[in-house]
Amino acid sequence: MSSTFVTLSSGMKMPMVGLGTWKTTPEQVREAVLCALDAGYRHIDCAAIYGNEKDVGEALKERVGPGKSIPREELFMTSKLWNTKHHPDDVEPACRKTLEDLGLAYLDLYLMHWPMAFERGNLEMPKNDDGTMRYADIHYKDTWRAMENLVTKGLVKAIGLSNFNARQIDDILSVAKHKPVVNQVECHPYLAQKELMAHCSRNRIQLIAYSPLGAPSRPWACPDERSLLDDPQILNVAEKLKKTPAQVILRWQVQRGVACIPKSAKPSRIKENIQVFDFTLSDEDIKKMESLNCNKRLTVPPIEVNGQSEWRDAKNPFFPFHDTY
Ligand code: NDP
Ligand code: 1BO
Repeated sequence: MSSTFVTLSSGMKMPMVGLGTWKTTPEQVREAVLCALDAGYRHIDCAAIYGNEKDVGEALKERVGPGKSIPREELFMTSKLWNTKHHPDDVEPACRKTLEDLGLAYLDLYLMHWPMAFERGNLEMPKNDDGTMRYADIHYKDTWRAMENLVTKGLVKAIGLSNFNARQIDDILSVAKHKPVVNQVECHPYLAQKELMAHCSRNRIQLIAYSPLGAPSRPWACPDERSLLDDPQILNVAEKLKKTPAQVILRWQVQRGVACIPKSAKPSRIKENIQVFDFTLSDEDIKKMESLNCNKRLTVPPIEVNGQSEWRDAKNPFFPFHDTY
């Protein structure tokens, strides 16, 4: 049986399943977080760019801290530094803003959201007239050094990466005094990330799977695309085990040692998604799941939403998915 926690290279314990909060509206997220905490979640994945950290903070106030049902030390809170805040002078203010919004004295984990810096300022998606992004010439190694100061100052317990490829991880490792403890990347049965996972594991970096359910409601999904949750092989395993497709997918991840942060705003699904520690996939089930890998990246630029080009445009030299893994 897989453990519900993983011990990170810093010695901290991180719950293997956390609640994702991207695209959960500020109106929904308080209820979602309360439901998750009551269902046993102790790991919440946040980010400044999700625009809902104040509302996450409202829920935390109700359940966490002195006199409340959950001691702060039991909770594992992650947030992420947005791309417009990569300049070393902007890193600490950005982290302090997140702490204030969440109502916390420290974060357990702070991630560099992407290896690409956008133009500094308060516009989250600074764009040129032609719709392309306005980037900034700030290397992620310099941003990392500034993030290390947050550990030294006690604002965050550990720092990590998100959307970094193997070469970029090595760049960070070549300068790091505080090693990245995780890399959070897209990962699901259609994008199993075996090579990146092995690279991370060699460097004691824990992989966290984002979009673990294949982000079925992402705005840029093709209308006729079959959702991962409807894949016949997964349905077949789910029927056999009397579990849901989401549970089979999440179980597969935790059983292979990958942490996941499924998002839901629906109480029944929030509860369902953490019920993955009371059953095991057989070797045969795992083979079936592994046969689904086709390196299909769902979050890949350029993405068109309603005819508009999204910010993820591949021209930036730091764009992580030029490399194989
Ligand atoms: P997920 O793969 O978690 O899918 C979320 C979608 O699946 C929602 O539409 C949700 O709908 C639905 N869903 C959830 N549970 C079930 C279930 N049991 N059965 C059927 N449908 C279900 O996608 P995300 O892209 O949201 O990824 C998860 C989290 O990862 C994010 O919320 C965010 O925290 C993080 N993330 C990080 C990124 C990064 O760059 N570091 C990028 C993308 C995500 P409903 O809410 O209606 O239940
Ligand atoms: C726009 C940010 C991607 C989700 O983490």
